[in-house]
Amino acid sequence: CLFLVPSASGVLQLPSPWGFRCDATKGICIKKERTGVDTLQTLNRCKLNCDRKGVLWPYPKSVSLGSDTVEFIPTNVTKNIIAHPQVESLLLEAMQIFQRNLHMYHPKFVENEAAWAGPWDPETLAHKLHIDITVTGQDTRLTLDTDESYRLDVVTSDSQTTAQIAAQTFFGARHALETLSQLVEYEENRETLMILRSVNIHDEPAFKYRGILLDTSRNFFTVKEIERTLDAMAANKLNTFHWHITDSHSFPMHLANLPKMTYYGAYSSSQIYYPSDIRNIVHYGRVRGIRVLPEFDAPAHVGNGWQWAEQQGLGKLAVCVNREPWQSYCVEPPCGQLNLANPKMYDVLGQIYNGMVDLFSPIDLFHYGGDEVNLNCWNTTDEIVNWMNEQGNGLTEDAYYNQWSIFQEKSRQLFTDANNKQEVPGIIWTSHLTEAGRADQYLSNSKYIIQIWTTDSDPLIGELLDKKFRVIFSNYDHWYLDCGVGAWVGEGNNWCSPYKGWQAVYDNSPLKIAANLTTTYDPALILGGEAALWSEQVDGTSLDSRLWPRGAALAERLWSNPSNNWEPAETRFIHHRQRLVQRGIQADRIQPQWCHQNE
Ligand code: CP6
Repeated sequence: CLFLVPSASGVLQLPSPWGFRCDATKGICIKKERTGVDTLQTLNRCKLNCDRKGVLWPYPKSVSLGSDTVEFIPTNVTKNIIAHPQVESLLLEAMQIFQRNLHMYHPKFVENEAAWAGPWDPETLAHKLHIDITVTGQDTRLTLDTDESYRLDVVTSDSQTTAQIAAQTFFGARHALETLSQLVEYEENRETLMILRSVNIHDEPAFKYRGILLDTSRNFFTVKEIERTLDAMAANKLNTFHWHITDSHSFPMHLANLPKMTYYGAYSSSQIYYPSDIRNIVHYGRVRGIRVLPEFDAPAHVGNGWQWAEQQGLGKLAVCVNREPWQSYCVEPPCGQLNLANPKMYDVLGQIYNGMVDLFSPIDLFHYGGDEVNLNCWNTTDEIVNWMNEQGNGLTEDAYYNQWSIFQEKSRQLFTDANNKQEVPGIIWTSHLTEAGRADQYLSNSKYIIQIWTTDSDPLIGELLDKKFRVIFSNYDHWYLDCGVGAWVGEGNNWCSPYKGWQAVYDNSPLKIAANLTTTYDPALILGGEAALWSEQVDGTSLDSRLWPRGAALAERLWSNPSNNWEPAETRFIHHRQRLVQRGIQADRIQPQWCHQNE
């Protein structure tokens, strides 16, 4: 803890003026307790705690931690894996990620420098970290039935610390490696790492579905930015990257069988996800325990990209595209909805699904979008009005809902055909089709999972649970992470506001929301939750700070589902935020540096 001051005669070493001292025996820095500041102020509150040993996030189900530590260096790590070959190859990649994360604890870690060796010399510190992994299951898919539990036991002898990991699946084992990395801290005086000598953990998630949505249509995000998001998700045991890849604004997803979609729909030739990019992202997620869940939002939220068809003589596949005044035809400009009257639209939709299955395989879950359909768009389009009349449907709301639900069922069949006839659960957003008693009239609860984005007091929640739909919570009053930057939907419409602090994110509990209901329901219907980053007002420059550390608050809610609110979690949260920064994530700051002068 020396304070280095440059001067004419060289660097002066002064005792630290900041009032913290080193505990040489423990090798950690002890902060002198301040008095009088640790009150329940909402701003500038400090949580002082220098002891960072075993700061676990999200908190495991059952934990027993010894207090003693032992030093080691990340170049002294060995492993032994017992698993089915396909699982083993994933585990080998997960081990490399683990080892790289250990290297990143050093403050001078250089990203991108091949084989950065650090100051570590195996001659001077012989203590080994040996990792034993046993995975019994063979399945490498992440489905809604995947067992993500693990056991992690750490024991230490004179020469070696052994971490024993046992899991049913690759996914459980890789979560264990994540937890193991959280038992390690950097030792700044000797530039080594410390690990707890003795640990027993048994862990499993409270919810199966723990997601983050990223919208890459309103603004484009680079592959690097997406990968960084996956890194941070992995550090928090979040398991679903919901990729809202297209919308009415732009179509950045390159499909080999429909190259004109990006030619007409991408913002620029460099703002396109090419097939190799997408496949790399899918694999990048998988080895980090994350399913990449593609959404193709339809029949609304389409538009740019579809114009090629008219020039090709296929007629209009989408209507109301960029139509004005937009307020009459959609909730957000630019408008656009698929043309139900044109059968060619289904041919192209099928081709899109074919292309997507090829890029995202294996697909175990698919998101159909289905939100915010504007009936007035269809009902003011001659081609559609004529078609409705020809069919004798009439032009009532119910007639349109009926056609919309037929569209949805055709979409599901087209997708299933594309997916080698393999039926997978479909997710759709809450919409007019799922509310007011319509959900079970139009949709099957065995085929669809409903993602609820309205407020946590919406009676719709009880209605859906009552009808035995599986649900995922993304209520905008707590889990919309883009909220708070200002209005974007029309003048004065600022209903997605104010900014939601991490405490609000943490305290939003799916089970509590459901507990407010008067009806009884089956808790297994609640699959989990997801925070959404709609990107009207976000791009790569603010991506990390919008998502983190608030995404970590979401992660603990969904993994541990603690009975407490955010308050007892605060110190751990602050430390965990530091860890995310160490891992290269530009996570937002929680408190003044004054609280943490020993960083
Ligand atoms: N885009 C799409 C959006 C939104 C939705 N779907 C949205 C709606 C309300 C708020 C934020 C975002 N921008 N395709 C709703 C699921 Cl407050």
